[in-house]
Amino acid sequence: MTTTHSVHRAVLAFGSNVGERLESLQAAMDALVDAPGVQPLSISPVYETRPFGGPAGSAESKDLSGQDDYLNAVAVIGTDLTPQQLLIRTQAIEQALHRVRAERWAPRTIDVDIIVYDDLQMHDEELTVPHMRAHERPFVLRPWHDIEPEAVLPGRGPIAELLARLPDEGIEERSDLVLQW
Ligand code: A4P
Ligand code: MG
Repeated sequence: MTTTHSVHRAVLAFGSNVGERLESLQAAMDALVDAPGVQPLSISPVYETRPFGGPAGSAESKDLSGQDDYLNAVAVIGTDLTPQQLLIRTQAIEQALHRVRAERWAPRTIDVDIIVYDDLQMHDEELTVPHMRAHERPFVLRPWHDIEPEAVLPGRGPIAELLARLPDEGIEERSDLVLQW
């Protein structure tokens, strides 16, 4: 038997707050591993989370009280794709799942973000890695911590420490909902 090893490791975050949320998350994960270059490693538990719109009082702050709660989850993959190729893949999945791109932080059928790619730190017009808001988002760090408690966010530190500094209200594990590869 031959085994292929992916060259790179990436952590992806998934969110949905419109329609059949669990089905959208599962469909995105299925599509992700359904083409060459991506191997499934692990999937986190599912969390139900209140809409979060940037740090209170900042320019990014926004009243999201009218939006429905999200389901969020995180997956770890092995991949031979470059970060740019991975972004093209995730954006194609978002489009295939009929995400309507209205305004920033608008409700979405599915949002797929690249959280980390190896230890890479990069920034250009298309892509910032690690994801620029991952360190302040319990709905990313909590599920990620469940599957990789020792993980480190490059440039920010151990996710266990980042998570300990964040409020833990507005995020609840939904152990009745399960995602699988
Ligand atoms: N982009 C740059 N870096 C990345 C990256 N690492 N991963 C660019 C993915 N995309 C990246 O994203 C805008 C552009 O970001 C893309 O064209 C890509 O080139 P988008 O997905 O088109 O727009 P968006 O998602 O509406 O904006 P943004 O800024 O990505 O929003 P976020 O930060 O993803 O926040 N509350 C809860 N509870 N749960 C959620 O999941 N999600 C959001 C979306 C807000 N509030 C939430 C949740
Ligand atoms: Mg996004």
